[in-house]
Amino acid sequence: MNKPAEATDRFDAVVVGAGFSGLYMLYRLRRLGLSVKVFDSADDVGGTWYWNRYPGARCDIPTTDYTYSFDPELEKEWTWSEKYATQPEILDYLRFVADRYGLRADIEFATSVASAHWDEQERRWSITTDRGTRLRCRYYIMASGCLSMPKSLDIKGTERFAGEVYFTSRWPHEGVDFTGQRVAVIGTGSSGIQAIPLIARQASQLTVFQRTPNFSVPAHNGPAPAGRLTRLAQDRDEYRDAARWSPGGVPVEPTDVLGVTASESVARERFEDAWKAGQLFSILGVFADQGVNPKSNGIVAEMIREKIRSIVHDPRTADALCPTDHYFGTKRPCLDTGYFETYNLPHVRLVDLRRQPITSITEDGIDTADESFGFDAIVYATGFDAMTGAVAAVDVTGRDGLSLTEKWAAGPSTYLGLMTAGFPNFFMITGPGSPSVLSNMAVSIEQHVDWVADCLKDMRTEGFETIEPTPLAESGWDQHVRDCGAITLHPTANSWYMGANVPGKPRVFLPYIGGVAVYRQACDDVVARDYLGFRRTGPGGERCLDGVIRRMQPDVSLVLQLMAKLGLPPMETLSADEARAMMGAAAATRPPSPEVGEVTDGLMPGPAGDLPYRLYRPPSAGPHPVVVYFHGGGWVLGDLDSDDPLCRDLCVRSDTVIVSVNYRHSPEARFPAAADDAFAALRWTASHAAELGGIPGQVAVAGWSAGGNIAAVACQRARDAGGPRVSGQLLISPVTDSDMTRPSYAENGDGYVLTTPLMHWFWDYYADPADRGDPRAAPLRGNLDGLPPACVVTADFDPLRDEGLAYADALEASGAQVRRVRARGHTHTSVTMVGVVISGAPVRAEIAEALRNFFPSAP
Ligand code: NA7
Repeated sequence: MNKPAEATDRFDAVVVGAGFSGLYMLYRLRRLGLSVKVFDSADDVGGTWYWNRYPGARCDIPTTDYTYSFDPELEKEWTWSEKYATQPEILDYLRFVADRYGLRADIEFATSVASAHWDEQERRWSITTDRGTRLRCRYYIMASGCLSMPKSLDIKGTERFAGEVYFTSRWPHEGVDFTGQRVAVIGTGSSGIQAIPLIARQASQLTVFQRTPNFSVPAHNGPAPAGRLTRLAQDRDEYRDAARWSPGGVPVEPTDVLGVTASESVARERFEDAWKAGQLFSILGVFADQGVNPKSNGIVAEMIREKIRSIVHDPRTADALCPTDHYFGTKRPCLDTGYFETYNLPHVRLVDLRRQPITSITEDGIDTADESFGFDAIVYATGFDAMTGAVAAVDVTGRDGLSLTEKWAAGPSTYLGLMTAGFPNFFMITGPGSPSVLSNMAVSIEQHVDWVADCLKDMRTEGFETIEPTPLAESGWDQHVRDCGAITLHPTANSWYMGANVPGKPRVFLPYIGGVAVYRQACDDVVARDYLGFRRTGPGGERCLDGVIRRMQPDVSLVLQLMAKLGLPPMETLSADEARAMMGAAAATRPPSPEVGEVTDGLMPGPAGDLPYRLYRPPSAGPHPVVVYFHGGGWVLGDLDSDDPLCRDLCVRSDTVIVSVNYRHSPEARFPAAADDAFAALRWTASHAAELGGIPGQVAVAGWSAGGNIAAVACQRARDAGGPRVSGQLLISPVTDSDMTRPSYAENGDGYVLTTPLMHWFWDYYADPADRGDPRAAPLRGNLDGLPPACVVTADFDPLRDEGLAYADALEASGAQVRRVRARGHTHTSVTMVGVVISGAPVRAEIAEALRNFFPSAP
C-alpha cells in the first residue's frame, strides 16, 4: 500500500494524474531509477476513464490502437473484446497495467496537487496538496489530461433544481437507473451522443437540449476489424511504428483525392466507404483537402446531412439535427451507436436551443423561451475546460513569482507543448501546442512520456539539473502552431479546440494540427540539435543553442516534400526547352484558378515584333487602374500561362486590370531584350489605358522574380525618358542585382526550389558577365532618385531575399516610399502558388492592398 507523502519528503519527480499518461510516466521514471510520487484526486487509477462512467462511454479510436505499445509482452497479455471498448473495459485495462508493473505503490490517491512553486535557490519545485502535505521535487510533471476539468455550469438557475442532477464527466460509480423517469440531457457532444441512446432505453421520457447540432457517424461497433488484427499480428512493430509516424496516430492510407476535383461518383464512393468503416480518421479523410477547403468540406458535410435526414423520420427534428454552422471536423466529430435513430422513438424529443433558448433551470425542470418542462433528472453533458483547464487548476508559479495563469492569460504559450519558459523542469504531457486531442491520445502520450524520460536521462548523463525553453524557441513554436491552424478551417468554429466553449477563455487554437509524424520529427530534431531552444544548467555551467525549430510555413514544407518525391532533375541540368516543358507539365496539374470578370488575349507592339498579352478584368464595374505585369522564370522560362493564377488572384484582390505581358526570353533573345520589351509594354499600356478599360494616368508595374527585375528597370527607364508616369512598382521577390554573395544565397541557395546553381544558369543565359553590372540588368546599381512608390516583397527562404531588401533600402534612401511585405516562412516560389499554398493567401492580400494603394482613388 502506498505511503502518504510527508512534509520532509523529497522526490526526483512529482507527477499529477494516474491516467494513461501518468501511469506510463511513472513506469519510465522508475526505470531511470528516479524516486517518484504520483498524485490523483480519484480513488483509483484511470484518469478520464475513472470519471467518465456515463452509460455508453467508449473510446472512439479503435481500441487496438488506443493502447500502450511500450511493452510487447503487455500487448500479448491483453486482448480487447471490441472494436471500440467500453469505459469499464478500458478502466480494467489501466488497472491491469498498474498492477502488472506494481505502479500503485508510488501513487497517492484521493489527493490533488494544490500548488507548485519553483524555488530558484534550491532548483526544486515545492509542492503542496489539498491534504496539506508539502514536498519537494526536481521535476514537476503534469499528466493531468486534456479533457479532465469539467466546464463550470454556465446556465442560469442550475442550483434550483430539486431532482437528480448528473454530470457525464462525474458519473456515480454505482450507476443510475432512469427507469420510469422524465430525463433531460443538456449537451450533444461525444458524451451526450454516446449516452442519449442508452438513457432513452430506460427513461419514460427523454428530452435532449441541443445548442449546436453535431456531426456524428455510426461506429459500427463489433469485433475488432480483422484486417487491422491481422496486420498487427503479422508484424506488431511495423504496425506500431506506422501509427507513430502517421498523421493521427492510427495507421491509415492517406489519400490524394481532392474534393474540389473529384467526380461525383468518386466522391460518393469514398464517402460511403468511410461511412461504412465507422472510423473518425476515415470520415475525416474522405478528401485530402476537406480540412482546408470549404468547398471540399461542404461535400462531405452535405453527405452526412443527407444521412441524418434519411435516418430521422420527422423532417423538423432531422433539420434541427443537421449541423450547418461549422465545417465538418472543426468541432470534434462523434462516433455513435444509434444516436440519430433514437429521435424516432416516441418518448424522445429534441429541443433546439437555437429556436428556444433555456431561460432558466427551475425547481422542477427547465424553462425555455417557449415552454416549461418538468423533469425527474437532468444530465449535464456540457463538456470540459479543454487542454488548459487541468493545468490552470493548480497554482503553478515559476521563476520570479510568475504564475502560469498570468503567463497564459491571453492563451497558452509552450515549446512543443512540453514546457513553457519561466517554469524550469515543468513538463506537460500532451500540453497545448502538441497534437494531443487531434490524435490517438495513446500514441501521443507515449511519445511525450518517452521524450520527457529521455530528456531527463540525457540531462543526468550530461550533468544538468534544470531545463527550460528560451523565449525565442517558444514564440517560434507558438507561431508555428498558429500557422498550422491558420491554413485549416478550424479557427472558424466555436469549438473547445478554440477555447470557445468556456465563457471568457481566450480564443486560441490550442492543439498542434501539423500531425503526429511531423510533430514527432520536430521533437526529435530538437534533441538531435543539442536540445535546440532549451537552456540547460547544472553545476558545470549552462548550455543553450537558441533558435526556432520550424520557421517554414507548414504547407510550404509539404509542397517541398512532395516535389522532392517527384525526383525531378535539377533545372540547371536541362536545356531551356526541356526546362520550359517541365514547367508547363507542372502547370497542368494546378487546381482551378480564381474567377475574374473577364480574360482576353491580345498583342501589343514591341521593339522587335508583337508581344502577346493577357488582360484580366475584375468583376466590378470599370474603369480600373491598370497594372502591367511581368512573369517570373529567370528571363528564360514562363509565359502568360505560368503566372495566370497569380494574375487572377491579384486582379480580384486588388480590383485592378492586370495586363500580363509575355516578353522575349533568353537564350533566344538575350539582355537587354526582356528589359526593352518591358519598357515598351509599359509605354503602350499607359497610352492605351482607356481602351483597355483602365483609368488613364493610373498605371503601375508589377513583376515576380525576373519579372520584378524588368519591372524595376522599366520604372527607371520611364523616369529617364520623362514618362510614362508610373503610379507604383510591385516587386515580388525581384532580382535586383547580379551579386550572389549576399547571405541569403548562403542560407537559402540549396533546397528551396530556386537554387544558387539555377540562378547561375539563368544569368548565364540572360546576360554576358560584362553586362551584369548594367542597371538594366541589375537595377540596384542604377540611379534610384525620383522613382515611384514601391512595394517590395521578400521571402524568408529565398536566395534573392537580401537583394530585394537591399533594393527596398536603396529606394528608401533615395526618397521613394517603400512598403515592405515579408513573406514569412515562404520560398521564392511559394507565395505565387495560388490555390496550392494556402499560407500564401494572406501575403497576397497584403500585396494586393499595397497595389491598390498605389492609386489615388484607393480607399
Ligand atoms: P463537448 O464536446 O464539449 O460537448 C458539450 C456539449 O454541451 C456541446 O453540445 C455543447 O454545445 C453543450 N453545451 C455546453 N454548454 C452548454 C450550455 N450552457 N447550454 C447548452 N448546451 C451547452 O463535451 P463532451 O463531453 O461531449 O466531449 C468531450 C470530448 O471527450 C469529446 O470531444 C471527445 O474527445 C471525448 P456547443 O457545441 O458548445 O454549442
